[in-house]
Amino acid sequence: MSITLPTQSTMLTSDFIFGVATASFQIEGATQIDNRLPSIWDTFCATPGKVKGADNGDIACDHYHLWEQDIHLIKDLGVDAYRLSIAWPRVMDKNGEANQAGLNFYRQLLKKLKAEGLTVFVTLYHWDLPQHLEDKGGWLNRETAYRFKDYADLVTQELAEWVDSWATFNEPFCAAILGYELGIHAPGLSKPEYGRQAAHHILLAHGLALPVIRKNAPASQVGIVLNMNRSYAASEKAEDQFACLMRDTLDNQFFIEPLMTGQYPQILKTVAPHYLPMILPGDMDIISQPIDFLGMNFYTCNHNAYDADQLFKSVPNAAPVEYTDIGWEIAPHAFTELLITLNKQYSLPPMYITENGAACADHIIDGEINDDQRVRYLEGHLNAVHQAIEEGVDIRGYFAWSLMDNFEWAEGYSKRFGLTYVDYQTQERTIKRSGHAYRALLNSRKP
Ligand code: IFM
Repeated sequence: MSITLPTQSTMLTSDFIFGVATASFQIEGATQIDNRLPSIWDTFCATPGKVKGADNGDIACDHYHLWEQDIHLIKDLGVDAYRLSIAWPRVMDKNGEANQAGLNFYRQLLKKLKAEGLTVFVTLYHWDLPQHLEDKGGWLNRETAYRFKDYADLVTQELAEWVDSWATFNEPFCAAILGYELGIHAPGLSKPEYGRQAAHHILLAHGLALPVIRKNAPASQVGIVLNMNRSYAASEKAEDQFACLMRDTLDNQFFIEPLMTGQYPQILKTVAPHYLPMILPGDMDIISQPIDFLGMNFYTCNHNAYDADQLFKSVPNAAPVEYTDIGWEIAPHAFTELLITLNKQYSLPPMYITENGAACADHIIDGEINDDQRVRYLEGHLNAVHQAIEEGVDIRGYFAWSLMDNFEWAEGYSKRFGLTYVDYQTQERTIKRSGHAYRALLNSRKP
């Protein structure tokens, strides 16, 4: 089983980057080593009922110890680039001073990645906020944005030498809305006003950090990573069309519009003013400074019907469609549509697909993992990206999520997204059929 792209696709030329991605809390483990401080996810995992199976990040993929082996794995997959994140609680103490033990871990990792010829994409924040900052209000506290700027300053001063691309945040929607509005992720708070205020402070933090990163890392590109699902209306009815508009507004436009145009969606003023955050003078200029790239994470789409209380509610697709093991509809056409629509709506900077992948119920049988659904998923979505590029969207790279199975947040270890299977008892890694297919595609490129 293989993954193919049209032979003339510009994605098969040397300028287009293919990679794999991970995030600190999902793979590192070693949560109590080398002065690492607790993060909100350690606390959330320790709170009964929050994470499936009461799983936690204490060991995860033990990447903190197995990083050299994991770099071999990355090389083995034949990719050009690796996207990882830095754990804030590992590198900075409560007083804002550097924790050299934690920084050393990343120094050796990044050095080796560069020595192996990989392009390195680093995300500064992939959800592991130090718990001591949450104790002071976390992302509801405007001060946290300034602490993030200090953290970005420290990390880019120390590590810029080995990093090609910096992203300030991964998926502000998840950090703010799942964490502070819906209570599904750490820190587990749930009020509409909370989510939007947290989002505003995260976007502010992004903007405050931009000039600092540019100063410390003049040779790198700097951007941010958003996640988006394409929204559809459940029917032609006007109320369902409205529900779809609100879903897109609250999940997608609420994040991209301030970054690109310096304002939150104006429709909220009349329809749902309680979703508008408190903004101080100058904030929107800080948030909307130019970025070098926009990262886009895409997995699925949603279908929406009107709901008098919530404005919209998710309903299943009425058509027979295929779902992944996490219950997400497989909809590559939605990916192309989303990219083309955004490109028409905004004057976008160059884009990278910074995450895309599928959770499958993988089993290792006779040493092999035949994850055919994931192979098909990757092929469909890579072709969707190809299609968007053909339609004029400037996309420069694609990262499969994920290098290996890992801690899937509130789902614990029950969902597997890796191109590589991880046996959590032995920490053995085995490349799945999808990993082999991805490598074969990459090897088929002309030099
Ligand atoms: O595992 C996550 C990742 O941390 C962020 N984007 C979505 C992935 C799958 O849910």
